Amino acid sequence: MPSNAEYEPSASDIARNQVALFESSNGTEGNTISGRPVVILTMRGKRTAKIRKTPVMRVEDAGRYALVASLGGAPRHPAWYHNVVSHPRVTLQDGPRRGEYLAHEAEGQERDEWWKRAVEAFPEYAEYQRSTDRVIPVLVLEPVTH
Ligand code: F42
Repeated sequence: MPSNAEYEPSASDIARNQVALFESSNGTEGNTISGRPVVILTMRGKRTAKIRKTPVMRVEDAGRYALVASLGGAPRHPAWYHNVVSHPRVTLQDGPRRGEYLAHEAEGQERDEWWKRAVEAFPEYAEYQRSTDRVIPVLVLEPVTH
């Protein structure tokens, strides 16, 4: 993803501070929440085209990752979900390792498989889904090799 755009930190203090700690320590600090592993997603803003970054829980299988747009069970999707849908080429940092990925929204059986992995990685996702009528979207990241 081109990095010549301006970085606009998250409006969420927690998210902004976690991204800063994670990146300043090259993924050795700020890499968990509630004792569960966190990764950092970098994407382009849907409206502003600015560089946006947000922590998400680490949900990984064979080099692919899932992004769960839970927003704590809120009735709306997080802004980062709209960004990734609009600009599916993203960067994800897992510990010290950064990689380029292409995102797609999981549906049907694929979503069921990733939702199971997600709840295993972060059981609170199940609680979030019970607390909202919104179907929490799951975006799957496939590694980009070129
Ligand atoms: N949120 C999740 O949804 N899933 C997770 O797995 C998750 C894990 C997690 C772990 C650690 C942690 O500290 C936070 C975690 N969060 C998780 C919370 C997450 O990091 C976000 O804070 C939360 O999801 C809300 O994100 P948001 O994308 O809605 O960002 C808000 C706070 C924000 O910055 N809003 C900006 C604003 O000005 O209000 C706009 C941001 C933006 O991207 N704007 C776009 C643009 O073009 O620049 C336009 C977006 C649009 O809708 O058009």
